[in-house]
Amino acid sequence: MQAHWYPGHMARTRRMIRENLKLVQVVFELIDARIPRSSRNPEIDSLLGAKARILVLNKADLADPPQTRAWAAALAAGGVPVVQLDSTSGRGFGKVPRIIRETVKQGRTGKIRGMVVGIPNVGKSTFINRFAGQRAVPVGARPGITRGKQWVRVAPGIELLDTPGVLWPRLADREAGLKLAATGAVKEEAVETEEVSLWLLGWLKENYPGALKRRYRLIALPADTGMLLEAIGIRRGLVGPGGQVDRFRAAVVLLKEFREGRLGRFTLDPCPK
Ligand SMILES: Nc1nc2c(ncn2[C@@H]2O[C@H](COP(=O)(O)OP(=O)(O)OP(=O)(O)O)[C@@H](O)[C@H]2O)c(=O)[nH]1
Ligand SMILES: [Mg+2]
Repeated sequence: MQAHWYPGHMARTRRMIRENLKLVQVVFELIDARIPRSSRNPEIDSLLGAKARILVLNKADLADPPQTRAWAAALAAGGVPVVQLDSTSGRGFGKVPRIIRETVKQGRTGKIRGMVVGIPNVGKSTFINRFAGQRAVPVGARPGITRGKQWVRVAPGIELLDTPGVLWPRLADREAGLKLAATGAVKEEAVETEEVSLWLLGWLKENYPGALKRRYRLIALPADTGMLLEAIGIRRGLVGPGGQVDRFRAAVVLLKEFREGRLGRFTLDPCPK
């Protein structure tokens, strides 16, 4: 879990944001609505300074709606405009042009340039494509799809810069790391798939036991998360010739279904009251 949290990431992120900041009038800060705290760059305020910013709670379709509303209100109280979006379906996009107009003071040319930043896999490229109304930049269901930077004309007079996702480790925060892994911000091979799935099972068992029972047709949930993972493996027929359950494949199935929203809509970072 620790290997990919190296300080070089932080330095590169800072450099990338600083270099491009002078080219744009507005920054779209994308965070994952399922983990509004863990997916946020703790340094973002100091990095962006006085630059106009729009905070996007993306993947709102996968998060718990009352939690998303609470988060949107809490974050907006900080003075930054907040939008809740599903960039896949386009739900929530209706408000975006007005928010941009209200946020950005247009220069003499009337052209608006914006930069889209956020952790890997949060949906930066999907957001840009949705805005543009076409597949202008590549997207994919795993982190690390966007490599370089690319300008995309998304509307008359509006250009957005797509950037590669960057992780901003909260070095001491193991739980934030597990949440980033569970939601898909961290490359699969870079983390202990089983460790992440066991953590997720513990969280779901505690917070939404009914969702696990329904999805995997379990009458009761074993107290031990390892046994629970095996019960899921048995349900999915992931049993070897000797009768042993393939826990790794069970973990892969669980994480995939969780990320696709098949177990329900969850917010792993509860909004502070
Ligand atoms: N359910 C849901 N899925 C989304 C949403 N936005 C993006 N996705 C999916 O999330 C995955 C990642 O999307 P990308 O747009 O490639 O993410 P990115 O932030 O550009 O990722 P990198 O370029 O790797 O940093 C894809 O499978 C998208 O279909 C959303 O609002 N809701
Ligand atoms: Mg991308």
